[in-house]
Amino acid sequence: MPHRCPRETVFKMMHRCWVLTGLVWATFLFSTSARGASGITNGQAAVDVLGQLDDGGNVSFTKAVPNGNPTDQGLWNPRNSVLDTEGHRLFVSDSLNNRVLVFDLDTNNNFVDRTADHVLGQPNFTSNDPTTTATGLYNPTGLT
Ligand SMILES: [Ca+2]
Repeated sequence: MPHRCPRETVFKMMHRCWVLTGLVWATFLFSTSARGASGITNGQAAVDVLGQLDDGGNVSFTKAVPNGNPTDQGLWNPRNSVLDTEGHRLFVSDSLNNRVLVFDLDTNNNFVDRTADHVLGQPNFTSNDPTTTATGLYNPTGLT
């Protein structure tokens, strides 16, 4: 059964919350498992990021620009995500790239890497043409 996001911009994945940052190019992961009673401390730092890599291929918390043209590693206005805990996949609506990226996860639902493994709504990872066809998407936002 997929784990659904309680809100459009946040979802919980194995005691961690991904915060989808609208109108930028990344999502940030905040750990909520080893903190205070609420699992969160004010101002805590993100522990991971999806959608922003530096020139060496490492995650970047400070880079706030698109990763160039559409790729299998960049996001443009990610709007929603759904975790498939049985299939071990994370679906992210990459809205302004008119696609949904699918990241394969390990059996504990952790990232294997930061590279998307599948794309829905586009024929490949480098196109982002908006279409409303059986194989195309136009600004996808919600996922359930
Ligand atoms: Ca991958």
